[in-house]
Amino acid sequence: MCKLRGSVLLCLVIILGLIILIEGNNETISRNRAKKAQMVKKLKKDLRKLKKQDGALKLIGKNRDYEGNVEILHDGKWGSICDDEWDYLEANVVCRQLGFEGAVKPTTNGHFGQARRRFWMDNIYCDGTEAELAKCRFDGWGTSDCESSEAAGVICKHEQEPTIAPPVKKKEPKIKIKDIHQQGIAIRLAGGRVPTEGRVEVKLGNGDWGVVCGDGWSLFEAGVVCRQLGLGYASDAIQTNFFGGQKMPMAVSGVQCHGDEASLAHCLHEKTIQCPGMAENVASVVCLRDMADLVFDHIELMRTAHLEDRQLYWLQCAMEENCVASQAYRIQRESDNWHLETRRLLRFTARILNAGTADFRPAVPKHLWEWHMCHMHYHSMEVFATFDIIHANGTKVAEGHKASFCLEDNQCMPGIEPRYKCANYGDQGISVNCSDIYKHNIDCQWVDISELEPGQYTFKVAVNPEFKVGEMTFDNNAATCKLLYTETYATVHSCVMERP
Ligand SMILES: *[C@@H]1O[C@H](CO)[C@@H](O)[C@H](O)[C@H]1NC(C)=O
Ligand SMILES: *[C@@H]1O[C@H](CO)[C@@H](O)[C@H](O)[C@H]1NC(C)=O
Ligand SMILES: *[C@@H]1O[C@H](CO)[C@@H](O)[C@H](O)[C@H]1NC(C)=O
Ligand SMILES: [Ca+2]
Repeated sequence: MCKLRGSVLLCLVIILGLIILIEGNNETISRNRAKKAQMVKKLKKDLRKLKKQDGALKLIGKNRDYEGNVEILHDGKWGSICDDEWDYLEANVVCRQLGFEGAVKPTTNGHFGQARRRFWMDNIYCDGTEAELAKCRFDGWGTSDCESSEAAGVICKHEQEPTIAPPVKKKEPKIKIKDIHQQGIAIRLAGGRVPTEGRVEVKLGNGDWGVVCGDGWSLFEAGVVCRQLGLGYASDAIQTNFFGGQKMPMAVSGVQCHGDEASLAHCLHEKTIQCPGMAENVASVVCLRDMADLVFDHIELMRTAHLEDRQLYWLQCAMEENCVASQAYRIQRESDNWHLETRRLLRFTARILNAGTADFRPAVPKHLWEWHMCHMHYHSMEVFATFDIIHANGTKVAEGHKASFCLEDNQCMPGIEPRYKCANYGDQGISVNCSDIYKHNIDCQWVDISELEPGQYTFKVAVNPEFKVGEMTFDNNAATCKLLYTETYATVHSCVMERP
């Protein structure tokens, strides 16, 4: 009787009722005790079965039940979750589904290791009220453009560990490499097909050459390596054994650079080597002499920012592309006249110049671009820009919808021919000294601030925010501005350029 998942609660009630009824009768107590034990056993079995139902979740991590990469059961198989669009809303749904109170934080970039399985879900948007992750909007089972390094995870709120348990080993603070290895450190690339790529090898003092642990290896660390070796800029930072090195000793782990260090010796690392999954986890780089450099135009942003009120009827395309706040989807579900409701939009122009020495090209190859029916063009980069409004206390208050764009040359400096065009499945990119311009009057070029209270906020716009495509520098990719919002108007002012 208790097979269907929806009826489990009902079953519990019936069983409890039976137990109470039965216990009233003294004569059959012993027999009923046995019956009761049997029923509890069956109930537990059904609950276990429930965990194996479609949409069930588990966390894969460090043997703690409250944190790890998220895996979901679908069609009888477990799969991973991609970290595109992964944030607090989704993490909270995961933690609550698993019986925790909520999330401490979402994790990205394979914080708990690489994805072990195929990706079942990508670009998930939860509004926070869902009982299960599978109930949130996403691209469809198995549809993703993600690599195994993009596993999404969570850390859930959990009870403090009891004081009698051995104290949790505290993560030791990272230290500059040169402060530990004062005899100096040498670096080189090895195993590449050309001299400008390969695994990074490090020699500490008079020691042997060793490799670098791939955990946390990003374009910032790779950029320092390329610069130190006089090879230009980092176009890729890879965690792989493709360039060999799996049999070599591990020289350092946890390397962390800001990106502007003159050499790897000035970067931080872990005093003792910790590198799970060592063999396939070797830090490697691809360096290029010429590189793109996107610069976000904050002057144009300040000049063009303004409010517009618009009925949902006119925003149906935008809704399909996730350009409105989650409240709008709730209204659509719950109200018959939803299309008459208005949304308040903060519109502005985003102008992005490529001031580098090479074209900016999307990270995803053409055959994987997504066709967007509504706007009738292909999107080549999942998250090209983020728009966020942040409260003085640091929380994001207006959903920074993450815009995927079609990249093209809209305006070039004198003498430069535009080459990239979105129309007709054209090649996408931004040429050197050309700008890609998203005018304030085009669809989705806004932040939906309908739920925002008037006041002073921080407005932050960033391009290439996840550092998925290499650039000369990321320190000019974001504009962080002040936003003054009253009942009737909004102004954006005092922008500063910084790293996303
Ligand atoms: C059950 O039996 C005990 C003595 O064996 C008696 O004291 C008690 O009142 C009985 N309870 C009921 C509900 O019949
Ligand atoms: C920050 O302010 C927002 C809006 O007033 C509020 O919802 C949120 O709970 C606050 N967060 C913290 C950490 O104080
Ligand atoms: C781009 O513009 C800069 C500065 O205006 C100039 O120095 C550079 O040569 C230009 N690059 C190309 C490829 O035209
Ligand atoms: Ca840049």
